[in-house]
Amino acid sequence: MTTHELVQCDVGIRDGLVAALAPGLSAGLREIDACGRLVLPGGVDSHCHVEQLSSFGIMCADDFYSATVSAAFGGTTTIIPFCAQHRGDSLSEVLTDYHERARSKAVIDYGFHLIIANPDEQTLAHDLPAAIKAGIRSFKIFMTYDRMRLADEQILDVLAVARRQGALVMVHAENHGMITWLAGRMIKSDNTLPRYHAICHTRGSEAEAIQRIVALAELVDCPIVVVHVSTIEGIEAIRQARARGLKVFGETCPQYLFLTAKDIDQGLAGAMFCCSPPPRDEAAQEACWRGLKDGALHVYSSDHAPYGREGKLPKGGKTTFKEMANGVPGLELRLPLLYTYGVATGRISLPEFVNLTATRHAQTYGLYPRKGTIAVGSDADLAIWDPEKSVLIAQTHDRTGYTPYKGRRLKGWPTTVLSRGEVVADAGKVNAERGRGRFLAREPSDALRPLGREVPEIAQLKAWKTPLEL
Ligand code: DUC
Ligand code: ZN
Ligand code: ZN
Repeated sequence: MTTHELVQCDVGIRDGLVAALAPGLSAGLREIDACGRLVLPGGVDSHCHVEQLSSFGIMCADDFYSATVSAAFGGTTTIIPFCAQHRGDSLSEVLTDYHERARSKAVIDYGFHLIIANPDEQTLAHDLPAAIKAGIRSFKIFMTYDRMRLADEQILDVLAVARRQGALVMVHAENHGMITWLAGRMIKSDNTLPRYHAICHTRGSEAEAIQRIVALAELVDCPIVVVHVSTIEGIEAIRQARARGLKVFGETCPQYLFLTAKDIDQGLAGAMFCCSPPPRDEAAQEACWRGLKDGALHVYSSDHAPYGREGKLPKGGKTTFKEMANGVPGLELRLPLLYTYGVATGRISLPEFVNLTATRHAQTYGLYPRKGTIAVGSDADLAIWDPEKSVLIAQTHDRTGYTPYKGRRLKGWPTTVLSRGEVVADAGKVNAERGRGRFLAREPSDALRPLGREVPEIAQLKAWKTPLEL
């Protein structure tokens, strides 16, 4: 399967790269018989959290070894997790730290995004431009969470740096005031179970924040990715922005296609299904599928945010929904879930599957054509799928100790996975040295190039010969 078409041919690999694509290639030193199977580009997961402190200061259950092993088992061969700056942190120290964590443990290749919580002068004028030059061409900002959120003025500062220096801004778009106000009421009236988390994160709070970030991004003419979009209203806001020609990209995740708020409504155990934004209802799931089909949603990522019981219920039975770590694991099952419910049911085509799980991630985040496709000269990152293999999900290889998709029977499975030509996972066994994964410095992509379109007020300033340097 190349990016556009299904072809029957041999894949020749030399020095970790795809060297030839043709039927009847002469014998190599090692051969893998993929007859009856599908050879797809390895997945690129552009949104996952690994060995990261959450906004609440809780450490992820996965380190770079367990996360990348889990990814490989699920057919993903590249990840782009976050280096998280918390308030008061120096960005350059944060970066050094994450490089150190990943270098000795990752078994597949990885890039980094930054999380910016402290956009002070040092960060904006020095550390961000330096990080961008070093190939970290995207960063995430939050519109909610006491310890992470940026004010609109700070968001504009970050967008302006991204525009000038060539980076893409990912946005967690939820209205902080609406969530905090509702949560305060819930806690006061002793409604503290996980299910109230889904009540406080209303669909209106997602839609309002998306509309606001679109307006902010339009003011400075800066492309954005709205991550983990979960609602009909949020998707519609993105669709409208795109219809006006703006570069607004949407992302959704397995939890919004395959879970609902009912999963959270099961007493304390519901904590294991809590993420932000929360899963919604069947109508929202349908809207996510439609968004993936019509382009309002551009990529499908895991938002793997792995926490075990200690992270989810740090105070045991007394933990309120405001104290649980937010997030669900998904690195390993992201592709098999979409294959089962998307490709195997005929809901999406195989090229759409490859685009949503690999190609568009690589294109959007500056890794294409090295990653995300099978083409001569690309890294030989391949997932060989058995479309008939049926697997009853019990446990995955991450360190959370659970999966929200337990008990589902999935059809279609990546049985052999190669990273730069080396088999890293095969028939349920990992076969990769710790630290073999390489850091990927990313190039500027088309996605991050501004439109060159000014809002009328900025254009007016130019006409008056008092232009504003964005
Ligand atoms: N946002 C994420 O992207 N992941 C986990 C939690 C959150 O708020
Ligand atoms: Zn988020
Ligand atoms: Zn996330």
